[in-house]
Amino acid sequence: MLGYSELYPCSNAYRSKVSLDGLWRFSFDADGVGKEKEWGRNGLASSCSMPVPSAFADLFTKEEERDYTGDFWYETEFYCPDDLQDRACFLRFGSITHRAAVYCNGQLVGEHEGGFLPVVCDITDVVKRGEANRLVVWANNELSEAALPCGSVKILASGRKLVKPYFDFFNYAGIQRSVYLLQIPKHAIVDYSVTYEIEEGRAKVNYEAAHTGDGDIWVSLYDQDGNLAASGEGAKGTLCVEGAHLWNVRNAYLYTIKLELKENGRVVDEYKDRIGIRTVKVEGEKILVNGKPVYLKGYGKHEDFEIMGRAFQWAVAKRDFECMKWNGANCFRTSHYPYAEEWYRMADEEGFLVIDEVAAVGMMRSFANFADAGKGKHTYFFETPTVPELKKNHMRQVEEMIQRDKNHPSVIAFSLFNEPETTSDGAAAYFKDIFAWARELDPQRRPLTGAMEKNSAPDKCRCYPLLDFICLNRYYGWYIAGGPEIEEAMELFAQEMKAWEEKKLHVPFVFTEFGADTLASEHKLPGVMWTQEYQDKYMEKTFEIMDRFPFVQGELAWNFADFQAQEGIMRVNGNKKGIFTRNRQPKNAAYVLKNRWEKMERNQ
Ligand code: CKX
Repeated sequence: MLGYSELYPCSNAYRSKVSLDGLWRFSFDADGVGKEKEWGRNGLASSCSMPVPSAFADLFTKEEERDYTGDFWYETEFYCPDDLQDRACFLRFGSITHRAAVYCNGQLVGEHEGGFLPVVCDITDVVKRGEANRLVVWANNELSEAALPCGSVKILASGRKLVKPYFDFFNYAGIQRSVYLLQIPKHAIVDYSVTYEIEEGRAKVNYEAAHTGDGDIWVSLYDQDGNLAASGEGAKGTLCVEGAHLWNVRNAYLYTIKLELKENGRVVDEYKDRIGIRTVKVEGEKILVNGKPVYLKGYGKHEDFEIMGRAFQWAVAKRDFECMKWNGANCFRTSHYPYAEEWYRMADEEGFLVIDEVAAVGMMRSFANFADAGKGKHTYFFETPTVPELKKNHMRQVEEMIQRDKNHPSVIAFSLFNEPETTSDGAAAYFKDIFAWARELDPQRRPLTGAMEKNSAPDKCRCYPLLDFICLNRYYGWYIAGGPEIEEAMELFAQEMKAWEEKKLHVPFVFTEFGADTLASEHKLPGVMWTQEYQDKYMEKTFEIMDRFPFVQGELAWNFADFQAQEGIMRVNGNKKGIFTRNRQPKNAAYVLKNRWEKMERNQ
């Protein structure tokens, strides 16, 4: 277990959570003087206001601010009431992109590497109760080959730093998720996990809880109507649920698990969560949820929206789920990083399946790797001296992701990479260790996978044997032989699929990406690349090939919506492969998918 609790914040009779979201103070620190001048202790020298949560990039009007690369600082004050003196006190940031140091009342209380997972700082000994407290955050959004996601930094002639992502999404940064002040009993529940066994209408819910102090754990499980379904005692045990309601694909049923910590018969802490009883397994060429095959239909997504960048917004998330339900989807991949926890909570409620991806993207040395990757060009990566440090970061983020997301019924698999180089000895050794590590961590032993680009071909890829189901990102008819050559592209696509078939792997394949950039404004009959008509045709032709191969058990189109990317000759103010526009209106292709997904025999 990690050194701190990743439990989602809650308030109840024993715990208090207070939001610190709002308008904070903010300063860029291009010369890196903040650390030297101890802004963490002394406060920011000068500042402007900055909303939290938000990325900073799209709030500004100057290029240097939008594209700012380097150190930046936040500051705010918070008040900690003195009526909970006996509680431990924590600050919890949903994420800070990409690395951070947190200072409370001048003292360093936490440091974190990785921009998409929680940062939790124990401030019990430094917080002042009944008074104002100063909170300062140092953050940095530089990219390197030693940290996830991968990239580099170029120093322009002006001396300004410019980030060079090896990936295809804008490097939004800042405090992009909510911040809470948490007050928790000194002896508290810090973690729990559940696993399930289902037999004929009966379910065994095996639980394990961790706590501080010497108390005893009591567990109760309530059904959706609030009736007690089962209860147990002890930090580890099994709850037997007669007539269990299963959590099913697009038909969710959630139980409430209540954990209580008792000392001398008195409750000292309580934590409640919503869980879904279901099993997930790969058997032969099928992905089974509750023993029944499911065909994955949906999208690779991004946390991306106008103005706020990657900040979580309930309203956008709600609209996304409504759009996905409208066209018959049942699944999405959190490409290319773990999303805000609220996404998974909503997926739990909606019965959506989630492939949860760690931010291991850009592991291929190329400025515009999507172009090289799409064509299958060989690139190298795993031979450099930064790899051991990268691997440590990768492993720690896999651990934090699994720890955070392990109890969501919606999470059916963990994806441990997107489109790395997979053909060298270095790649094979690197990923062998990453997969072995992840297999130790998940109490539910969910399938592990990774999304592979064209260069990870059947005759060259060294990493596919590690995957429980094989995820392919393929762009035949876009990066390969697009436009008038689409028939040839399809022939090449079919050839590659035959080569996979001949390997007789007997595992499911899921397409985790396929798509064509499409400007919502462009129409042409007959279609040409970038028009809506071409996107429709591309989708239909791609499906014709996928449907020939029964081991294909899922299709997640790239992308759910248009999204912001680094500017360049390949992108028109962002990546336009969205099936929906950036403001979540359907392109024609949304109806092509709707038509197909609603009719599918394997519809669930
Ligand atoms: N896959 C051939 C990773 C995504 C990109 C997508 C694209 C690439 C394609 C690689 O992050 O956006 O180029 O549209």
